Amino acid sequence: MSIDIKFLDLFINTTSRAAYGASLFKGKNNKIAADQAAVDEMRKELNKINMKGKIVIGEGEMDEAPMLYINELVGTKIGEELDIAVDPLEGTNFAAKNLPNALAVLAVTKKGDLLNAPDIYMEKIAVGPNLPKNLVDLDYSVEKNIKLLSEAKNTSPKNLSACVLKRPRHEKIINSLNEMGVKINYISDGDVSGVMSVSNQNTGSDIYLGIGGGPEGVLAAAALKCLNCQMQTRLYFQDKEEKERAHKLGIKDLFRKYIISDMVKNDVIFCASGVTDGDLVNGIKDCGDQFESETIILHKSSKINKKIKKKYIK
Ligand code: VTB
Repeated sequence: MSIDIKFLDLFINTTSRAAYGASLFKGKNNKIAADQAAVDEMRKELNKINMKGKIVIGEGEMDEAPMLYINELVGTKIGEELDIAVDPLEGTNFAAKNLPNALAVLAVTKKGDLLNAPDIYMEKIAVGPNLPKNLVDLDYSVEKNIKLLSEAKNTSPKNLSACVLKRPRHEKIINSLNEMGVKINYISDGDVSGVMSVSNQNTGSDIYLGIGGGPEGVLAAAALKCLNCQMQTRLYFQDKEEKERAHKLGIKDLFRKYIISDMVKNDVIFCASGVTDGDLVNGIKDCGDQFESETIILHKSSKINKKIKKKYIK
């Protein structure tokens, strides 16, 4: 049932090369070019790997994306059947403006083990490790979730911190947190690393709350599964067309609440390389003919949780 450990290095190479591609456009105020470079590099690397890979979360749904679209087959077509979720450049704004926290991200499972989430919004709530199971819930008020969390952590709300994507749609959440005296760690983008911040009990946040991208939600769930954290999500539809897209991807109950094991079944590999320096990992370093990447690699079954620096010929 577990994914062979031999793949770890190959996926580190994949996100490293994608991060390098995007890094060439750092600060050039062209997020489309930065994204395209990351996509091209990621695709090239994926196609070198001996696997029957299928993109289940990608850059677009079928015809709208030139590469790494949902259902695209990748790899040499020899070997294991793997499902892959990619976000070649998570935080296109960060890369374009040379701001911290731009990442190249992917997650891999055996065939059929990843939720095929459409590229629409998703409600997310996440908390760290060592807490009672199913402690928080999207259907509880912010007040109730914070109260439950503070009780479980044996502290008061004013000692808690929450990570929230700074968007007008989160006004109600923000007001509730303010009223309870919870410290807010705002992020302007990049909720994969935002959600993952709940795993770090020293410098991270106690809870993640809010609505972000669906694909990013599944990627963060892959990471949190390896980090023994909790997360609950629900797709957030803006119109009928989005509901039809979800249907087409095989989602029957549109309003289902997912926990991590519903989004990521069995074993999983998660890999994220820095484009720019960030909270999780450092960005690409130029070393002349070579570049150095830093990657966080997580593998559920082998309990691997490491940051790896690797040098590559450009
Ligand atoms: C979300 C979030 C991502 O973009 O998709 C966000 O999950 C887009 O949200 O991490 P808005 O439509 O509110 O701008 C990111 O922040 C970066 O891709």
